Amino acid sequence: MKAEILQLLREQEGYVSGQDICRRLSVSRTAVWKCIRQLKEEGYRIEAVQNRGYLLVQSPDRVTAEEVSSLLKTEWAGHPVIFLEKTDSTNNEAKRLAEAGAGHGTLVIAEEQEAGKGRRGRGWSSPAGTGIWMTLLLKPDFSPSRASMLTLVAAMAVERGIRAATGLETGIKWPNDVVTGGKKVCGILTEMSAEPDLINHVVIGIGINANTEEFPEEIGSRAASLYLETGKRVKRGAVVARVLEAFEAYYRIFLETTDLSALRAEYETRLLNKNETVCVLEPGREWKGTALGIDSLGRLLVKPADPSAGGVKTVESGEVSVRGVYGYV
Ligand code: BT5
Repeated sequence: MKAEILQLLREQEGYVSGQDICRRLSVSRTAVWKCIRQLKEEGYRIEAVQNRGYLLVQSPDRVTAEEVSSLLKTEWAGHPVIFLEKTDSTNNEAKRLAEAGAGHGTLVIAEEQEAGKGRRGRGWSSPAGTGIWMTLLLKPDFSPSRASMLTLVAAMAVERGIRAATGLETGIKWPNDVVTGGKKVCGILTEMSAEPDLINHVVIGIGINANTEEFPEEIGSRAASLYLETGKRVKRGAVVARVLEAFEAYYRIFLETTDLSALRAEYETRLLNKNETVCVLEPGREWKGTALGIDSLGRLLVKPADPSAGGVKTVESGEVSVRGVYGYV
């Protein structure tokens, strides 16, 4: 009910009467009053004026279920939101919930991850209070071979969501990084549980450095945050809401063909590697070429620098890393 009260307070310009809240939510005045008191304890500044009602003056920078739910305008993404102060990894938690029957669209979000994961066994720095560490659970009925493209769909959603919430323009480093000022502001980790031709569930983990002021030394030179880039603190709940709304919109387009044919042109407008020289790091082999774009399956198209290597190659995200020749992008 806290989320619904917050939503009512947000929708209204000016005061909302206690009576109005009672009527619209079909609850007692005491129940409303209790919720308002709890919200105040959680850091919401709510003014109460006799005969006028309640006014939301300020919200804390929290990513609790009520904060995110009250800001969210989606049909299924983020319904429900499961908030945890601390977990090992929101991807792991989402997988556990999926096994226990959680449905398509469930969002797991944590204030802190104690074992945040990157790809291929790498770690993801996820301290409390500053970042967005979240995982969206999907239970799609398309073929498992299509799932890796969801990472690219999610990168597009993060780019659009950040732009909508903060105005900041970011780019995408294929396949899973969102980048600003040459540094990584977001990483995405998609994991799947599947049978040979059936997906049990897919979890899409998204880590966004939001109000981070300082990074651990090992990643400092390559990591960015929305705060460091814009000089302004962001309300993380609003970024989460805009990213999920964008994901829902892009996912709908993706489902029409279950590939990226309708999203490819837009993805490429954000693709920082496009027309740049990249170094493809395959297991046991490294080669250079020019990235031309992506194909409709989300593979990177690279023209090898070595003319004897033949024509344009398609590079799959699962097997290789791509680096810029002069730096990370
Ligand atoms: C990724 O891996 O970029 C995927 C990151 C996914 C994180 C989210 S948070 C919510 C969900 N739950 C999880 O447990 N994970 C997901 P990769 O491309 O392998 O990049 C990992 C590398 O990025 C590390 O080896 C570091 O060099 C660097 N790194 C670690 N923490 C970072 C951070 N907070 N910001 C920027 N770079 C970071």
